[in-house]
Amino acid sequence: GLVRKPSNFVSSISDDRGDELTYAGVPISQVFKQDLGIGGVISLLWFRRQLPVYATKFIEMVIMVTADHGPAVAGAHNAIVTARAGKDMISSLASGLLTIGPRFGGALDAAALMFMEGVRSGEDAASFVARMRNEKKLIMGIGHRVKSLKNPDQRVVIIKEYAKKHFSSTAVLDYALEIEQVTTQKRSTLILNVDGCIAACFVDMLRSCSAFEETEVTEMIENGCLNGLFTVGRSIGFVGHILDQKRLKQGLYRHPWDDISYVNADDA
Ligand code: Q5B
Repeated sequence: GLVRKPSNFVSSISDDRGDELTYAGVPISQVFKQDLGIGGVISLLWFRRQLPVYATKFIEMVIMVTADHGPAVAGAHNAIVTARAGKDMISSLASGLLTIGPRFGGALDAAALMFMEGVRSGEDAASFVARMRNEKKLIMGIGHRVKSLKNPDQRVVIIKEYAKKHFSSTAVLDYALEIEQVTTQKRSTLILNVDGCIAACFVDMLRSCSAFEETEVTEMIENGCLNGLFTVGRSIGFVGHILDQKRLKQGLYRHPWDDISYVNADDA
């Protein structure tokens, strides 16, 4: 009989071979007819599911709240410095994106895994915090440079309120908030930050919509879907900052000498 040549490449999210492009089997015309929005497109291409409207709206909220946080944050700063060095849009954007990591904007997946494990094991928040301290590990999703109990982050308030209103359970968010109660006793900046709040609520959303097995949720997070969301959102802001610098015709950036502590080789 006919022997099919084994393929070198496997893909399961989109198909452009037929009359019409499909996203996870949904024709592009249907994406628009059903008004799925960017949240619906992300749920098809990232999760291969058509999620309920409250879930796709939540994905859109995450994109919106992470879109920008001013020019001073690590990623925007890098994008701006690169644009001012005369580099093109893509290089400047890539330079900004490469700062996203465990300290800045890229703590979401690790935070979700930490909080999920805490809920799964039943470890109480105080023991969790003490254990992390003993293991000399930072709790991902906790802590902020400028936001604190006295200067709360409205992005966190917006996400929290939506989760409480729309998700059938907020077990992971509730656990993260118990951790915040403990960490803020040490220092008022050790709040549940925007990364941590999105991470906890996203897990609650994925569980609430009953579209995934628990193992699928863990796998998607281990594969980096939550840091992917922050990256997509913040790309909007980075592109904005790059266009802004070019519009304002800003020249090459050089950091002022008086803002650098030069440490002699002998002192270092
Ligand atoms: N301590 C965020 O640090 C920051 C602790 C902790 C236990 C923790 C730090 C951290 C985990 C990673 C994370 C996402 C680096 C942050 C974001 C997006 C953003 C950004 C923007 C945007 C801040 C002082 C004392 C020390 C530490 C202890 C600190 N964090 N203990 N668990 N997580 N968090 N990143 O203020 O005893 O004095 O030695 O790594 O979730 O990136 O707007 O800027 O939208 O762009 O520099 O919002 O928290 O504090 O490192 O000097 O620590 O607190 O051990 O204790 P800071 P440090 P001690 S959201």
